[in-house]
Amino acid sequence: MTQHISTTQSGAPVASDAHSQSTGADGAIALTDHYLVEKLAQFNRERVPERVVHAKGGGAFGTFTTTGDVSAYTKAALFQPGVETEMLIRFSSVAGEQGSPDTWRDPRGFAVKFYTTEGNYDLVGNNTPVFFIRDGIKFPDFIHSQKRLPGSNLRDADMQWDFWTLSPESAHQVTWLMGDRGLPASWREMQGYGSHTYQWINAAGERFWVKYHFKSHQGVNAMTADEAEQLAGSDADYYIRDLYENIEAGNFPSWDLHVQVMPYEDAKNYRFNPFDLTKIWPHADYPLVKVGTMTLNRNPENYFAQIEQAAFSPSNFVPGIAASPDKMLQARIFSYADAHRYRVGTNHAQLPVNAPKNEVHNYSQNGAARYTFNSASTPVYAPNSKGGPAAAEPAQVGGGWENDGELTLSAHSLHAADDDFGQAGTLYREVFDDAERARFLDTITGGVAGVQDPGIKERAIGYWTKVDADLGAKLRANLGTAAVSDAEAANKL
Ligand code: HDE
Repeated sequence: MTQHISTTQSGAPVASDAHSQSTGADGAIALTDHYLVEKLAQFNRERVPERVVHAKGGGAFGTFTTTGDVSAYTKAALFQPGVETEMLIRFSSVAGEQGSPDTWRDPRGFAVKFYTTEGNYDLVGNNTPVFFIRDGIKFPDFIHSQKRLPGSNLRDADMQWDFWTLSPESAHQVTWLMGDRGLPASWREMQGYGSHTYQWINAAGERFWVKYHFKSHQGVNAMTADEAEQLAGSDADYYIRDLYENIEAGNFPSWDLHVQVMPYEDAKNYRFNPFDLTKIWPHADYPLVKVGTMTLNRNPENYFAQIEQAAFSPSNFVPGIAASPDKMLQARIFSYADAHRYRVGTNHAQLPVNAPKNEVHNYSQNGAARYTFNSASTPVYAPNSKGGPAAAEPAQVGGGWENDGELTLSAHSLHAADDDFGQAGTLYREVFDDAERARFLDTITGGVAGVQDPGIKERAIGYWTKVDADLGAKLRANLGTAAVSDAEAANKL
């Protein structure tokens, strides 16, 4: 490796990395020692605010290859047969701060940035197909309840279970969380989901509703609660280390991307509201269609520059892919780029890790750390008669949907089978095997046992009783809580 001469940030060679300038060996440090000043000032500014959620994570680069043919459903360039696209993924936990252990029980972030020929497409999902709430207005409250008490700054079971049991729509996701998916053996051995229902538009302008599934070639494996607890103490960066070392060793993890495709017109009469983020679409209704394969084959060279500053936004759509009536997705369309402008800066999209591979042409200018700019001959306004960039007219909106009615403050429209506990009960009874059901009961017993407030504890038993009466009875027995009639317990929500 070439030994370089140390320089200032401005490139001038420095006199010493070992000594500050002083008047005489024992004299005052000279303010003219601008390198000392620069080095200490730079050090004070090394941190950007951590992500307010998903603070702890790691990631890698790779490629996505479209091996199937879904051109009947979308015109998106990256999903055309044979197309290979560079991508970046960041895995993360949700509630833990940057220094928290990787192996605390939590959903895991599964955020993918595809550097497509039509701009970046960001698919920012989790390792579970659903979520805790249906309306983004509850998101800050939900996260507050999972983090720390304002006084002691400690995490608190009462807060967690108070929120969950007063938000019955959370039951399906909490069942996923308290099951094995809450403790993946590694980021390589878990599924990924877009979770939301998205819209695909094909070249003829026909619209479809889709849900994304990344199926791991490494299998789906979990660690036990004891293993997770032990690792939380012995190796807080266990998942980061596993991913990094496997890629370094050439053991490249990969996933097959599939979609479930719902014809546009089916949505109106589907038995569940298909835009309800707390629900899955049974695969028997809409089977998986293979799209392609994602392989992670390159570690970041610099974690801060490429992972800490990576900016994933659900607002980064490309032609052929669009939003849906899912209110959670719509709230996220605002929130992520806003978070990046705050956390990384106005021009976060110009950082190499966030910059698209294709050219950017618009009239945005200036702003802190502006790095790329238009030529001096490009006008700074539109319309103009100088040949500046112009949108493709007539506007190709794409991605709309019929909607009407007065402004309202309400839940989304309820379909025939819509409820809060049904799919949680199906997951517990039909997807978990006996061993996972036993681990699950242990986990929720441990969680609810930590609740101090008897009213919240009783409500938690009622919550699980609504998921499955037998489960609720077992939980109550494990807790040794005085029995009240099931009807009374279940109605304490
Ligand atoms: Fe996030 N979420 N989220 N989230 N989320 C963020 O963006 C938000 C939700 C997810 O590795 C933040 O850069 C709102 C669902 C991942 O950089 C923030 C709502 C899903 C990551 C934010 C949700 C996610 C984030 C924090 C309710 C799965 C990490 C800092 C409407 C489908 C991405 C940041 C990465 C990060 C907002 C709910 C997944 C605050 C408002 C649902 C994987 O903008």
